[in-house]
Amino acid sequence: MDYKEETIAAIATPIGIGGIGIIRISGHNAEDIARKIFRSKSQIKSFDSFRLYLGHIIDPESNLPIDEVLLSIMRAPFSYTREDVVEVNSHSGYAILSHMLQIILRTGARLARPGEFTLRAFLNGRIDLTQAEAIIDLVNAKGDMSVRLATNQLVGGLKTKISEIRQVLIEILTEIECSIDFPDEESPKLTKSHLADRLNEKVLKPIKQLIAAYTQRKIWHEGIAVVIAGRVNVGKSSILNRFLQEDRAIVTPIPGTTRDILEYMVTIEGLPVKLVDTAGMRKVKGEVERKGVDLTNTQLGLADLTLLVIDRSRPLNKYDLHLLQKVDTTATIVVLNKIDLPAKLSDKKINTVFQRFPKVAVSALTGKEFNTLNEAIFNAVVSKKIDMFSTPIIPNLRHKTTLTNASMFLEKAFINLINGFPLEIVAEDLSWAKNAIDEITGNKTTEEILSNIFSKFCIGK
Ligand SMILES: Nc1nc2c(ncn2[C@@H]2O[C@H](COP(=O)(O)OP(=O)(O)OP(=O)(O)O)[C@@H](O)[C@H]2O)c(=O)[nH]1
Ligand SMILES: [Mg+2]
Repeated sequence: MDYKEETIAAIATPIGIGGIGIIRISGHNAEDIARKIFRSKSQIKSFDSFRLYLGHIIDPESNLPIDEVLLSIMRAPFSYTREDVVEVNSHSGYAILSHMLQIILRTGARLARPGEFTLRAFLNGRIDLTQAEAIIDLVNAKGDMSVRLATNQLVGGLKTKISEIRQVLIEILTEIECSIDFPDEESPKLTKSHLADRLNEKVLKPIKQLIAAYTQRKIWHEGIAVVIAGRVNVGKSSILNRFLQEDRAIVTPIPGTTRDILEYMVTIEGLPVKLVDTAGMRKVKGEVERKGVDLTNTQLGLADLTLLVIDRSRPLNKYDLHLLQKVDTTATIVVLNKIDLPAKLSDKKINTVFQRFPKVAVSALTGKEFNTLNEAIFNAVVSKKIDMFSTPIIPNLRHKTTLTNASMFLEKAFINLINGFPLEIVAEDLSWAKNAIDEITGNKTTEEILSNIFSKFCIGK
């Protein structure tokens, strides 16, 4: 059945006890359903679009009121789906919402599948696929920057960029097809090198920039794992607590306090960070501690960044040096802790032993220099090339795969063009590239692409 003939409904808010619960209905039957299940004090002849009505949802079979609600209608095309949409704001509880939904389903709607409201917004041309994907990113955003990136994509950042690239590609393709059809019209040599330059500058390069930007995606959307490692008693758990601004990890003067791995999410300069506290390194005493040290080693392998903590108020020992061998030299910051105490490590010694590493001296006890540590963590993982004042456009894995595919055809076309190969071959590769680009926005799409994207949504979205 054509989706346009079906009216869909779902609970749009999380199931459970809450201030407000919302049920959403979309489709040509939505208003009719509202009429049948809604009663207000004054007789409503016709609902105004974008107005809230106070009244009761009633069960049309028993005529009994179910809940006092606010009901609104957003008439097509000015709604989330571009169809008639009715929203019912009710009290939120386990039974109340599902009872009302059952009544709505009996009155002429069917239950929406996950993401089906957004799918309709796409099918009805209100958003493209990159904007639909941005909605998922926005809902899942873990930090300020991932919200910014998702919003930028939602308002059409990637869509615009792609359509600019696509436009130039179509112009080039048209010119080439013209030269194929009318070979005598222009000086072919001049045109070809000019076209190749344009293809490179305006199509291939921007696509490569987008592909390169993908590496930043994990950092912003999923965050990074920062592992706090060091020998026993250097203050690892105290550093964790300082980041969390509360005492979550046990801190004692007894070496070997932490045995397990502790993980907490924090945001550092807008970056979602999973902080991992580990068992301290020393001569292993017993089974429990050996397991703890094994876990630490595993965590070091999984770290995006390691904070190697050194107690500056004590001399170095072999366990500090042992850990130094284990950490990834390209992704480690040496944290010199306990600067509130007299130093037992000279700057000279520190600079010699930890020559290759960025170093930050802090006090977990007083919080001194934690700002500097935050900045150092940020700088260690975020490419300096990113301008933090303008929001970058970062593709997701689907976009990146498709862009890579397009760029292979474009490279071939570029080389064939400068080498003077037949224009028919060039045109064919450019067409393939255009098809790939069309998959990103959904100009061309398949059931599989759509189901991959929309199955990531929850019901009601
Ligand atoms: N003066 C001072 N003491 C600190 C500082 N940081 C931690 N300490 C103390 O050092 C001792 C060990 O701190 P923890 O945070 O438990 O150290 P840890 O590295 O987690 O130790 P283990 O879990 O045993 O490996 C505690 O007595 C802390 O209060 C600091 O910056 N200054
Ligand atoms: Mg500890």
